[in-house]
Amino acid sequence: MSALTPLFVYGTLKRGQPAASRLAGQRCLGPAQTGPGFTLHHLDGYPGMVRQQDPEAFVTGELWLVDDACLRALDDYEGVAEGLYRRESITLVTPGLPAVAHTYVYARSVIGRRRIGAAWPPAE
Ligand code: PCA
Repeated sequence: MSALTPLFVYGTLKRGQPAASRLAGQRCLGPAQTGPGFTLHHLDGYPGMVRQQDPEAFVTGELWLVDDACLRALDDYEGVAEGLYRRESITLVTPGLPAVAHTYVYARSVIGRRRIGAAWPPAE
């Protein structure tokens, strides 16, 4: 039996978003929120989450439990090998859910990319 990894998703992988089917068959634990120090930037149709020196900034998304095969496929989709995103462990602050999860942190520059704050998709 393969291990299950808690994975925080905040963009195209969320329910109702274009890449949600990549989590088909995995288990959603529910809505979740990062601890402080993260924000989203708009990258043309998808978001990039980066660390931000802002104690008021956080990001909302969903926490999933994913198996190893799914996680490897997601690493491919998110361009981990190409250095587009890095899969890292972060702290979540959602009562009743695990406090540590993996997530895809954007690994390239966000200079010139609009900061959209806590949630994808942005309101306008
Ligand atoms: N897909 C991943 C990272 C950014 C994106 O659009 C996610 O939904 O968490």
